[in-house]
Amino acid sequence: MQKNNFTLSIVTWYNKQKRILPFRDIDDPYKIWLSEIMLQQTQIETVIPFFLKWVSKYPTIKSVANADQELLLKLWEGLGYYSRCRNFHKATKIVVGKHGGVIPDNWLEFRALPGVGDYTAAAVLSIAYNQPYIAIDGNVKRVIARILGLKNLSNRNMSRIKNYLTMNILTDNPGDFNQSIMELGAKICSPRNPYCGKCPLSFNCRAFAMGVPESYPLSIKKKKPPHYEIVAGLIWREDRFYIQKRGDGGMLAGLWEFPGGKVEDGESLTDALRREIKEECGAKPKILKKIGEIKHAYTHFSITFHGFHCEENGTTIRCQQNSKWIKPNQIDEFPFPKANHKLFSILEKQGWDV
Ligand code: DGT
Repeated sequence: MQKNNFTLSIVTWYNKQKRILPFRDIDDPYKIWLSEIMLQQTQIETVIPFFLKWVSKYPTIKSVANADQELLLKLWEGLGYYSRCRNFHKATKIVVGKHGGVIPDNWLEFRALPGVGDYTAAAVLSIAYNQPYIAIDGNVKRVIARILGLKNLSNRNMSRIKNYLTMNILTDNPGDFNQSIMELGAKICSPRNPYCGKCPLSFNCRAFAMGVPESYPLSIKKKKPPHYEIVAGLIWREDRFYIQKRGDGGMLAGLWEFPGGKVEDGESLTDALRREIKEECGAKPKILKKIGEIKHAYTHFSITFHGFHCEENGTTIRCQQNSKWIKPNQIDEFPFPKANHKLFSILEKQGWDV
């Protein structure tokens, strides 16, 4: 395909068909960067309300850098992948402290910031600063693999995809070029049942010519992620219950939770709950009754989360630095994982009283 055919076709299509989004066609590098972080692993429709709420509370990079991390996590609550929020916060502090509040417009400095990988660096530098970097996400890989008729995404084929994009990039407007291919992947060139009849590139797409566009690239069957039974206790002391903050590293870091954990093989739910509470809080509360159970899927595993009402029962839980006793009407002040919110919904219906 001629360079101009590909580039002109896709960019012309994009200018006519693109969705109007609050983070599109803006020129504030801070908002463009924030949107790219929020969009990682997350659907556009999900991101929109989070983005709007965030920028109305934190309109500038400085306002984020000066914010309390707990408040930022609270705004991020429900969006998942919380390390994105913590890294973004760290990165804004570096931009303010080291770069005078101006987001670096060169690859090495921007790529060095926490949470900024090759994709994000290329997307932000091309969209916000008009720099000719190619941004390759899952949609882009699929679109170009189909154009070139590549059945797998081996290193060799990835180099072909990169070369193809580098040869064809619209140097006058690399941001629109990158976004046009992502948009085509999202709206037309979908993994299953692509709308080839509406595609501006089908006239020279090898996968389309072969009659089986879905087979390019072949999808790799993923192993079913493991499933865990999780128990957790709402431990009451009069009209308050105990919550603790998850440590700095790992999943859901910085969010608040109830003491608990995974049920081991052959263990009953209540035995597991007693063991976990003893390990985590050094206490032996009385288990009063089950609140309910919730299913929730994370990327690498899924859980059934069993919540129990418990009572402190004389074995005092020491309130450490990262723990609190709160009343039900205070839950909105703390960021919790989604599974906990599902438990709160059950409690709202059945009543918080034991
Ligand atoms: P581990 O024990 O090294 O596997 O690490 P954790 O802390 O990731 O796992 P664990 O045993 O506490 O399992 C609990 C899983 O359930 C964890 O992936 C997070 C999720 N979860 C969601 N809400 C809660 C909660 O309120 N309490 C607890 N303990 N876990 C929660």
